[in-house]
Amino acid sequence: MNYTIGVLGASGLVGQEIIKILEERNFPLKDIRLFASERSTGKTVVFKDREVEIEKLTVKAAKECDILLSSMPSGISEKIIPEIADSDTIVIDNSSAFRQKDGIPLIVPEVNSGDIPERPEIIANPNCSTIQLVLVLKPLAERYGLDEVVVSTYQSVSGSGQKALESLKAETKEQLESGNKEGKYYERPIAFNLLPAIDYFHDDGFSNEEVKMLNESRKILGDPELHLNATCVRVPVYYGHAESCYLKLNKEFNIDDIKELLANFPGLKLYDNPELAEYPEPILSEEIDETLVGRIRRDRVNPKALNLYIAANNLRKGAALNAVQIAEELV
Ligand code: 2RA
Repeated sequence: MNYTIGVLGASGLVGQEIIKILEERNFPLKDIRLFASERSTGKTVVFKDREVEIEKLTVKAAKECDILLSSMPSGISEKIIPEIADSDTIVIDNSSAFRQKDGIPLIVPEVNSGDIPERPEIIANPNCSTIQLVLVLKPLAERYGLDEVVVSTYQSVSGSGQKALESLKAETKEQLESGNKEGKYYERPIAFNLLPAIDYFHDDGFSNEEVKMLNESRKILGDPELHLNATCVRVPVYYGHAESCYLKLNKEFNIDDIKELLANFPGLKLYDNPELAEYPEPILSEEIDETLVGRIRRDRVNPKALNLYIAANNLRKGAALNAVQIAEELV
């Protein structure tokens, strides 16, 4: 059977990536419908050598699709997706609106595709920084058990969208030319700077991005007691999120076994020859689907702990590709 696929938020960075990946992976579709806000309706997008016009999103039109891949702001998603989704129109949502809702699966196909129910209506796509992390945590949790996870992220500005990309370029140019260090998109300047602030802050001092990493990892791994601390940092990079991880396991391990385990886990690519300058980098993650994992080394004090470093394309595996892979599980 071929499907009518809809893309909600088709004009955004993730929406555009979804369209590109649907074509790249030759998804079995008989038609594609593109929806966006009024501002973008009427524009056209080339899909498989034909021009597809972006339509204004209405519940009626969206419900004419079999599967919708959605990447809209959480507030809009929370309102309109429940009106659209049913067992005949399944919505795979990239916003944070439904990720922690009971009964709504939060899916990384390589990790927990078994959590997709028989007749899903809404399936939540996890946060980009969570997706690349759980690909590493899953095999290690299964074989050794996880005692504690400490992760620091280095997140590119494309995670904030097109305007943030433009602001990094403008700020960098202005700083080089005039020394002006004013922030154009974030509260503080991002050019030549690092901002330990992604999303709003909770009363206990964690940012919402850091709370997402804890709560989403627990749900995806099926480990409600997972002990995870994250520090999420915005860095002056266009694409790709990197993450430094310190993992305390419950069992002793052989470091080569760890490397083989990660090298063989779907969605991961071992890239770990530091002496040859081969280690995960955002630039290297830009055009690939895999999450790069390297810099794997045992803690010099605790033999049951290790450090490693990962990088993935936050718009592809961190959002659009993961959503398309979920759709592939449904057809
Ligand atoms: C970010 N993870 O990087 C968030 C949302 N994409 O801004």
